[in-house]
Amino acid sequence: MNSTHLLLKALKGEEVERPPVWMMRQAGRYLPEYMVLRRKYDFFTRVQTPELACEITLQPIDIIGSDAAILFSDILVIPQAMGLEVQMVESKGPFLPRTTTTKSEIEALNATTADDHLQYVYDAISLTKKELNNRVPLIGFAGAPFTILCYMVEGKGSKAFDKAKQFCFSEPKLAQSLLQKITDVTIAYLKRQVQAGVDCVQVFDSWSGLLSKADFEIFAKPYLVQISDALSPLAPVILFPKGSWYALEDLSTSSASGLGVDWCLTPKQARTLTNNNITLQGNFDPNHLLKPIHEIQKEVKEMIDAFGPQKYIVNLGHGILPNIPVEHAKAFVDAVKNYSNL
Ligand code: 1CP
Repeated sequence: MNSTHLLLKALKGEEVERPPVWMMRQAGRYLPEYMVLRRKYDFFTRVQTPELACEITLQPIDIIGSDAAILFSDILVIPQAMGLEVQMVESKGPFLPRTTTTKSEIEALNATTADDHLQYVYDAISLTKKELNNRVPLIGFAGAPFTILCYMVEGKGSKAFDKAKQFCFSEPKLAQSLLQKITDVTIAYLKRQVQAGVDCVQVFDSWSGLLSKADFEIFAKPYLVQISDALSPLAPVILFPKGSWYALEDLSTSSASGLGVDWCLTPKQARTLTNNNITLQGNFDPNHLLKPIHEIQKEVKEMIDAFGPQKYIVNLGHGILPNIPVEHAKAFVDAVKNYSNL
């Protein structure tokens, strides 16, 4: 691990000459080079073939110049490794033909042997670390247990995940047993990612913002904290409970090294809520990347000034969208590299 990497310094709270920058979903459909591989190989072939996952992971490093790579994979490899079929349906997203809502379905999920199905992830990490040759650090990741439960119960993406929430509220004990099972598998999975070479890990709780604070305390937070406590002795942990602004204060004193924030909160609000205790990551609205380049440059500077350049990782507030021009993504990254607070 190269301690001079900006990302790792920012996560430790060490002083940096400028903040590091990467973009969620930086390997994806806005890149023509990704589209070439997407037309040739289906989604899970891309994910499960270490050479392809490695090539896709490196694309934004070579093309956009991000300060960190994030492994090309998906959060749904966990339900898959636990024995569920997961399809990626063209222009629709994930589909799980068999959902998980009963005691026997939860018991049938395999927790102990899940890891045997994930060797391709660890192979992709080893290969990517070799190819990166220490140019930038590699971020590993997993979905947070509540977000994974959403897909396991609902069977597909949703705007409100009503079925998943209703399952939690009508069968809290069952929901908690499912969340614990996912947590155990996720901890083992992230530990193996660190052994294979990732420099830090991010936990995506993409749907936690659908919960009230009280429900977050029951169905999301305990599991995020377990994962963070188990991983933080091994590697820095970034938690991204999207939309759960009410959780930032509590999580700022957890074992995590960084917290992701979306654009529904100002940088100042995020700093105040977290008492400037922890490194923050975010929070550019990905849709703003469609603005003219000079406006992107201006907004990036304003965002860094507002968060402050220390204890800060520049990122979007959620994944980059497929219709963003590559030059705009590059302008975002370059604006950070050219930042000076003079
Ligand atoms: O080519 C394609 O159309 C596939 C699109 C795609 C990509 C590029 C999917 C399907 N997954 C991925 C890769 C991916 N997924 C990464 C790679 C690393 C990166 O560059 O960031 C990561 C970190 C994820 C994580 C992920 N998958 C999340 C959490 C982050 C988020 O965006 O909230 C979620 C919710 C998923 C599920 C998923 N996988 C793919 C889609 C289209 C979705 C979302 C579906 C929905 O809206 O419910």
